[in-house]
This record gives sequence, structure tokens and C-alpha cells, in this order.
Amino acid sequence: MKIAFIVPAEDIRRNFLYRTGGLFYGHSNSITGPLILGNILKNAGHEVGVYEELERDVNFTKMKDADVIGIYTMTPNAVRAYKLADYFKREWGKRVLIGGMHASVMPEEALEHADQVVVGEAESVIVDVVEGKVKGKIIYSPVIDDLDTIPFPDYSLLKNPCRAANIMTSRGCPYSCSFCSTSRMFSPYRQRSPDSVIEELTLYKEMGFKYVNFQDDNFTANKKRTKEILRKMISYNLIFKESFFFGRTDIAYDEELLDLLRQANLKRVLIGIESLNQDSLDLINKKQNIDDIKRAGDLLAKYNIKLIASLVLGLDNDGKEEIRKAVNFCKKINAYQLQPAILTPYPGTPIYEQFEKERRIITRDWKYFDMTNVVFEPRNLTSWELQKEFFIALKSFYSLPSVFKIFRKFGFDAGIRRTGLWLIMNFAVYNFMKKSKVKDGNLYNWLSELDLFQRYFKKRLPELDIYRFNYSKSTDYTDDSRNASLVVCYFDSRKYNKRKLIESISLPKDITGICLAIKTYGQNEEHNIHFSLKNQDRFEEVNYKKFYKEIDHKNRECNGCVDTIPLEL
Ligand code: B12
Ligand code: SF4
Repeated sequence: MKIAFIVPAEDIRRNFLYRTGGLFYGHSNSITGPLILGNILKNAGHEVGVYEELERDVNFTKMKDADVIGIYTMTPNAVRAYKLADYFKREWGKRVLIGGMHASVMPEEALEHADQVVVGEAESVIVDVVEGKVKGKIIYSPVIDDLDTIPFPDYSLLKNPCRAANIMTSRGCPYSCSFCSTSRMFSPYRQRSPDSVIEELTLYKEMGFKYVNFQDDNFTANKKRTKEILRKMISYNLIFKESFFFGRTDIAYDEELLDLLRQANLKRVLIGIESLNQDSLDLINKKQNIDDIKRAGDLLAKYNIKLIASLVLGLDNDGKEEIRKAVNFCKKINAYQLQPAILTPYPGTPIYEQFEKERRIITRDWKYFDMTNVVFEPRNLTSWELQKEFFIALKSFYSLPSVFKIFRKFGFDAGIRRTGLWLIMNFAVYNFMKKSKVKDGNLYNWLSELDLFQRYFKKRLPELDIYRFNYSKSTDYTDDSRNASLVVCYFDSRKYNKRKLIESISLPKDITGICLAIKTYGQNEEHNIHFSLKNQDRFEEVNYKKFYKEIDHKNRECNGCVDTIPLEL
């Protein structure tokens, strides 16, 4: 049989800005799951091709003769995955399988677009599923106890360019930070033997790969095993060009490990610093303290290992001040790169459960769940403010002076990359500001408008202290609005009857509820925005012009607001 695997990428990650940023950030590399599954299927006599959309657009006609199409999902590309699956089923009548991170926690949702869904690590069931021997709609695949028994990813199956081979020497992580999805998807934590790792590295050397990334969620979790792998790499001369790995601040307590990492050329590490606020670290169960972070900054510099500092923006105990303090710290210690990640409630994590219970998730449009967009209501800032903080962090870290510093400290190659990132980040900030003013239903514009109205109502009706916002383009917000004092919704005025829509929002009687319905998508913005006040049981149509006048849209200030909202960063 012919099988085509697809690793999709959303529109927002297939644009010029993102792809160019990716070029400066690192070398093209792949998700390994489909390459492993492809290898298993190849060994069972099938013909397999793996296509990834991230680096370049895929010519889908090439898979028109496939008997089965297998689609990988992570949450931020689930929408694209479903769109492709629907197309292949509807237009080509193909049999479609869906698996991966997102489908494993939302199998029923994925099944709406596929013939079968595999939950979890699919190695032990993939052949039977493809060959039609397993007929269930949702198949729960058992975890692989002994990782040494499964084949390596087969890069010859990959139909797009790939400069760096990814190796996973373990699955999962012994820690359990509350926002982390991989430690849950790949649970329990399992490790491969150093010999099996060395065999895989030898293969990549023979294939001519110059770059290898260690994509384990926590490569240094078991230091004894990591050191054994590193020693073997050094003695067999399995050294690649500046390998990347994920670690934790605890590596700084083991100088022997740092020395081996340096010798084996694993000289680029992404570490989750997350926050410099101990309460926040404790809240997310990070099991890390401020001294650990500071020590890691010092020791990595001593051993000349480049630190990619990852911060989580929007934790419940953090506000603007804490975020800026953490960014400044990363600048001060000359971190090689900064990865500000907006807190994202991925399905299947405790943070998702918590926000779901507290009704703080403002959109379920999965494409925004990529850690660069705000999809929830933070505690100490508005969603818009947090979105701005993300770009402020990028702009302040990837500044022009930092380019010179990087040239001096890390050399020419790193300097060129930083120059590229500086340019891209400035473009990204410009794009963000531009989009936030364009009323086409995009998330940035929606968050900025919301922020204005939020302030307006807070000033006007201070007795209302519950403000709930929901990003939705249809009527599916009704359930979420049940406990809300203020509901803000966008909807297409051409599709929905406004009065019917407003009446469908059932606010409890004991709350003086307000329903603010903003209509977009019209030609004339002025006539398409309406406010409706629900006072006790009665909806009142509020004179739009009177309300709107009080908001100075040009300067993005609102006369009735608590403070002003300058857009410039
Ligand atoms: C390598 C990697 C990348 C690479 C390559 C991506 C690419 N070419 O598309 C880079 C660095 C470019 C990248 C980018 C991004 N990534 Co990434 N990435 C990873 C990483 C570290 C390893 C993936 C891997 O090899 N896993 C190991 C293998 C064994 O697992 P697997 O691939 O899931 O496969 C198993 C099962 O899922 C299943 N399976 C897989 N596919 C299929 C298909 C079928 C049909 C079936 C039946 C089963 C099945 O069986 C497999 C074998 O057991 C993961 C973390 C992780 N541990 O998975 C993050 C991860 C997947 N990435 C993540 C994110 C958020 C992103 C970005 C959005 C980041 C950003 N803001 O830009 C982008 C999106 C890219 C895209 N395609 O849209 C998140 C996703 C979170 C979530 N819960 O959905 C993860 C989990 C990291 C994290 N933060 O926790 N990524
Ligand atoms: S240490 Fe990293 S990989 Fe491990 S649970 Fe925390 S965030 Fe996830």
C-alpha cells in the first residue's frame, strides 16, 4: 500500500515572516513520529512518503495515488490538519488517519475529520491500522516500554529539505510543570540505552548530517546516562556542528556534565527559566528557584554554552513588572536567544483544566495556541496588555545594540543570525501594530478593541467586577456567557440576527448583566457596531454614537477609561 504522512502548518506559520524567522532561528528539522512510523510501515512492505508544510508549501497532488493519508496533529496545527483531512476525504475519497499530540487528547474532535484516530504513541498499532486489521474508530495505542525496540526515524522518506536530524534519546520528563503537555503525552518517562543512541548518531554521521538536535523534552534528566552518552560520543568522534538540546537549570550543579557537553559540542541549550518570581515558579510546580537560574546563567557562560532562555509570559502571579524583570535578566546574562512563550493552556494539561473551570479561555480556535498569541484571560493584565508584553519583550531583547554584542561575544555566524532576528522581530512588531488596527476579525484587533471597552466599562460601571471575554465569530459563546457580567462578541451581521443572538444569551437574573455585541465585517464600521445593555431582564439598545464618541480611536484613548492605552511599544 501507499501511505503519505503529512505534518501540517497553519497559514500563520506558512507566511514569509515566520519562514524567514525560522531560517535565522535554526536549521530546518522534522517531527520524528511520522518518520518512525514510516520506517515501521516500510519494513512491513509498504511505500511511504512524509511531507512537512512548515518549511515550504507541499504539492499535494503528489499524494493523489496514496491509499492512506496519515496526518500528525499538535494543537496549533489541528485546524489545518482537519482542513486537509476534510479535503482529502471529500474531494479524493481517501482513507484518512489522524494521530499525534492534539488528537491524543481530543480524539472525538479529530474523529469528525478522519476514518480512524490513534491515541498515543502509534508504533505498536500502525501496521495493523493501515492494513485494516484494527477496525475501531478510536484506537488507544499502548506506550512503548522499551524504546530500544523501535526503529530510528527514516529521513530518506522525507520529501522536503531537512538540514538537521532530530534524535529523541528519551520520551517524556520526570517533572510535571502544570503547563507542559509533552510530559503528559509521553508518560511515564522512559530512556533509551546509550548504545542505541550511539547507533543512531553513527547512522546520521554516515548519512552526512552536519547538525543533530537532541529533542528530548529534558535531555539531562538522568545525568549519569547523559554523561555516558556524551563520553561515547567523544570517544567515537560522533561530534556534530553545535548541537542543540533541552535542559533544566539543574545542569549547572554538575560541572563534569557541563564539561562533557562542551566537549561533545552540545553548546546550545533551551532552558525554561519561566519567571524570576519564586511564587510563580512554585505555582507552576517548576521545582526550581532563583538561585538555580542565576547559577545556570553564570556557569553556562563559563563553559561557553549558549543559553536560549525561555520565559512563560502571563503566569497568575506575574504582571508587567515581573515579565520585564525576567527579560532584563536574560539581557544582563547575555543569553544567546530569548524565547518568550505566552502561557498557553494546552488540552490535557492541569493549566487547561484550571482555566476551563475558571472560564478564562477566550478562544478555542486552536491555530492561536502556539505560545505567541494570548488565548486566555491573565490575572494581572488584560489579554491585550499581555499580547503587547510579548512583542515588547522581543523588541527589547532583539535590539540593535544586542546585535553588536552578539558579534563580539559569539562571533560572525551568531552575529549574522542575530541581525536577521533583529530585522524579523521589528517586522513582527510592525505587523502586530498594523493588524491590531485592521477590523477584519483578527485576534490582535479583537484583543485591542476589547481592552478599550473593558476599561470603558470598568470606569462606567465599577460595581461590575466580573469581566469575561470570549473570542468567537459565531453563536457558540452562549454557554460561556452564563456567569458573565459582560459579554463581548464579534459576529457576522450578515449571518446572524442581532436581537435573536442577544436574546439567546441567558444571563442569570441576579446579575446586572451587560451584553456588548460588536458587529464586524461590514463596510461601514460606524454602523456595524452596536451595544446592548441588559438591565435586569430587559435589553436596552444603547445609542451607539454616544458611546463611541467617548472613545478616541485615533489616539487609542478612551475618555472614560481608567488610564490610556498608548499603542506604541
Ligand atoms: C521537533 C519539534 C519541532 C520542530 C519541527 C517542526 C516541524 N517540522 O513541523 C520545530 C522546532 C520547527 C517546531 C516548531 C513548532 N512547534 Co514543535 N516540537 C518539536 C518537538 C520538540 C519534537 C517532536 C518529536 O519528534 N516528538 C517525538 C515523537 C516520537 O513523537 P511524535 O512526533 O508526537 O509522534 C508520535 C505520536 O504523536 C504518534 N503520531 C505522530 N504522528 C502521527 C500520525 C498518525 C497518522 C498517527 C496514527 C500517529 C502519529 O506516533 C508517534 C510515535 O510514537 C515537540 C516536543 C515533543 N516531545 O514531541 C515540539 C512540539 C510538538 N512543538 C510545539 C509547538 C507549539 C511548535 C510551534 C507552534 C512553535 C512556534 N510557536 O512556532 C511550531 C509549529 C510547527 C508546525 N509544524 O506547525 C509543541 C506543541 C504543543 C501541543 N500540545 O500541541 C510541542 C509539544 C513542544 C511543547 N512546547 O510542548 N517543533
Ligand atoms: S521540566 Fe520541561 S519538559 Fe519537564 S515537565 Fe517541566 S516544562 Fe515539561
